[in-house]
Amino acid sequence: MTPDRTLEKLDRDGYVILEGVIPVDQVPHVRESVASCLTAHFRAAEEQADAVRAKGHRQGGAGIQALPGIINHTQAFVPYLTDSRLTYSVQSLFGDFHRISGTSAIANHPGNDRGYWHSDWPYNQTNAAHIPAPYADVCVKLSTLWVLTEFSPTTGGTLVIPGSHRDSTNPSGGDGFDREAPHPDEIQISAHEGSVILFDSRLWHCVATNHGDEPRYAMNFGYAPWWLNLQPQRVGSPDHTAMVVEPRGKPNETPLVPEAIFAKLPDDVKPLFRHWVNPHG
Ligand SMILES: O=C(O)CCC(=O)C(=O)O
Repeated sequence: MTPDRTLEKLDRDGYVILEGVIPVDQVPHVRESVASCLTAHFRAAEEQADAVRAKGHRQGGAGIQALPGIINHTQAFVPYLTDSRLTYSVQSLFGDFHRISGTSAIANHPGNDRGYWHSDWPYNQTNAAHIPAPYADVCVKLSTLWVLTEFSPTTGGTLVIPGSHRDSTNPSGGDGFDREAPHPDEIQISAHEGSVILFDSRLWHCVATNHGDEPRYAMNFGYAPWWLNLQPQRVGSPDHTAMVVEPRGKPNETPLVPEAIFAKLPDDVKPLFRHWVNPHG
């Protein structure tokens, strides 16, 4: 697909699939390193999710595991962050000074619950810090789902509603929708291992059930322009304290990258993380 066709599809449907961002022979290495980090952090992730649920917030359902800040645990995927097609798309929308707003690893275990319809931060209305609807029709953040296990109806490819990024709201906070119910316009994404699903963070999407017998591994990385305020995701920042801690709202926290890890990143990747480095880490 040409770069312009990629941007046209992203604009029209709200998402586009970039094939082969991670070369197929490198996918097992990336998947295995991400999977072992998820396994090591399984208990901590479950406790974190339970703590959020205990405050009455909607979390991903049973069998869905997320590990924010995967770059702090493995850097196996780092060479692919600056894939030329991905960079071209992000740069076309946000200019030179774009950056990564978060790196999360995901495991959807066999038989996991279906998720709820939502758009990603800062549009997810269940997060304490979110842009309130109605939204202006502007793309302020891109999400990227990195396919480490093939997405199919069997493994639970992500459910999306093409074109929903143009809507002025999304169902995560209710707003007249049943966020738990199937939607007549939903489609399920199929994608090969190593692909990246690039989408406008406003796109309505939902976790599907993995009907297979192995976990479905993926990663969700955000790309943001320099002018999007990421501070509500930063523990200890005044914005996080005011918007998340004091109202006792649902967080969307992104761990800082320790200086020692940042220092070893390739030169062309450093600009994506230099805003989020912990000098004491
Ligand atoms: O795992 C999936 O299929 C979707 C993940 C998702 O909804 C998210 O990361 O926001």
